[in-house]
Amino acid sequence: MVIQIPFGFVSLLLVAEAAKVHQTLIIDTIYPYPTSVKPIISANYSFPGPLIEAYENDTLIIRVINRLLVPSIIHWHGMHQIGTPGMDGAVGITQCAIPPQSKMIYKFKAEPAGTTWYHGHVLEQYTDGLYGPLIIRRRNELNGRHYDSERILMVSDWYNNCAHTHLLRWYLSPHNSNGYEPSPDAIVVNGKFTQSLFIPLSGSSRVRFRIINTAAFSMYTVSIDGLPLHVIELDQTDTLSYTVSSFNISVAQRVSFYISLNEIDLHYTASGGSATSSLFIRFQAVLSMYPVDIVNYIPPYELPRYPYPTFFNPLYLAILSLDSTNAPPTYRASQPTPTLQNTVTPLDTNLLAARPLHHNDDGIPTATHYLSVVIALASDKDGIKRSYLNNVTYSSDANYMHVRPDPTQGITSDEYAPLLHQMAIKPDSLGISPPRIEAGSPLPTIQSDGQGHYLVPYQAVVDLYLSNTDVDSHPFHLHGFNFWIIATSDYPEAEYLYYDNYVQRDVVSVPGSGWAKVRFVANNPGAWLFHCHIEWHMSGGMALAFIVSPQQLLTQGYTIPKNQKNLCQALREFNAENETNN
Ligand SMILES: [Cu+2]
Repeated sequence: MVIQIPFGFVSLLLVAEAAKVHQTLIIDTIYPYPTSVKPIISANYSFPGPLIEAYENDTLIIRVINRLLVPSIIHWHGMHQIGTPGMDGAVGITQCAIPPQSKMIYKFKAEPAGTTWYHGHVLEQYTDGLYGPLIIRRRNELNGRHYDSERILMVSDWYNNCAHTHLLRWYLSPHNSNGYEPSPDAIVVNGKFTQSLFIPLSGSSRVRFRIINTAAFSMYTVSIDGLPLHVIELDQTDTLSYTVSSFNISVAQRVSFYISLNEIDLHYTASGGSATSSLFIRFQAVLSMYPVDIVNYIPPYELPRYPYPTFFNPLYLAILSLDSTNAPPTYRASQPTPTLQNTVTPLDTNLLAARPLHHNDDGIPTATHYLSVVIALASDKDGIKRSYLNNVTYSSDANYMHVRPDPTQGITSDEYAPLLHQMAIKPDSLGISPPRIEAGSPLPTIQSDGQGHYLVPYQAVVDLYLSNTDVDSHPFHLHGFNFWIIATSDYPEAEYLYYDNYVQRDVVSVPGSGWAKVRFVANNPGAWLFHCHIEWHMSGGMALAFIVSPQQLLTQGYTIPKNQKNLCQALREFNAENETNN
């Protein structure tokens, strides 16, 4: 499926005022491939799920209906949810999971504009297919002059086995004492396997591609043979055109670029003496991410299902058809890519050299608070490799991540009392100290309860220093905010080169054995998850929650809505019934 945007429709809407955009998402399993026995968890019986689009500041009203046999949820990645902290869709943090045969209506402002996605956020359901594109348009798209049509490409890991019942069970077991992440079996783009996705240009010569990494684990290097890529958006931040030959995209990150066919390299069009009418779009999995030699590896949990082993192919090829005939390229994919003129190869995964389109004349606010977060993986007493942030592995009944007894005081991991509700119920007894001066920073340091809950004052400007003791990179995502990426160990000069004009993203790839420094403004009271977006690490406890000002939350009039109490009660009843049945 190539998702094409009807442009006539869009221009008609340009004059409209902020509107209400209604959508229903039914979560249910499907079997999209006759040869695959794996059930895909889908939104609206489609994989990926349907495109949801709106204009900036529209109100999205999305009815999510769970038809699975287990609880489910949808998270609206990158939406700031200002004033709607209960609509983030993070189980145990902002709400209870939606039990089977129940529904929830999400209502929130489409903000900020840009390329993003929605996805499952419990029981590793997005790894099994529960995701789709979410595009928030600006009424005045300044970069819009560069292109006349656009395509959305969602690149993802494909696993032959079910994520929660099979892969996670193995991942967090003593049988996997090395902590090897489950190995993806293939790459899919828009739900299609390699060399089966055709993208006809349909007469368009200047095309914007919105690339969304919806993988559970993999990072990819993206390029198009013979064409420079002009990057114009990182996550939901517009950038000045930044021309590269290829770029990396880590899990949950988004990159938009445009291409212009008049820049095509003649080495390709003249290939084999006859003009090729199509080009390969390449998604090359970054092999250093994998704990094993993945192209020659059969995981121990793999069932001998086929008469011959199938190995992971790290190079995905989509076919960009210039004349819309969908004929394959006349050159071989193995042919070396000619060096493109006037392009660069970025130094870092986060593309910090891309400059924001909108320069804020006031600069970036000065930090008022500090928090250092040490990322680690280590074996517990049972020989299970778990993930730790500041020596704490996140434990939550609600997220099926129960690894230690519930604390008797302060914040509990009660499955029926998400953090947001606890903030409203006991704002003064959450058991977390206010910030205080500590060694390591002249700024007051954000404190936690020792259980991964960090109390942040309203309007604090927080410098997060992420220090990675693991050899692999980790893509960290912050709910409810974006952050300025000040620098990383892959590009430390960025702090000085781009002083006061850092780029904002909502996922930062923290380099292996390195660090990243980011800054955010805690202007949105609520409970916000901060976690590695690699599904296996997240479920292994690589998460923490920012508790942003319970007092301000109440001052702004937050009370736990009745329908949210009902949802928690419905989950309680579902669980009770299930326990009786088992
Ligand atoms: Cu990670």
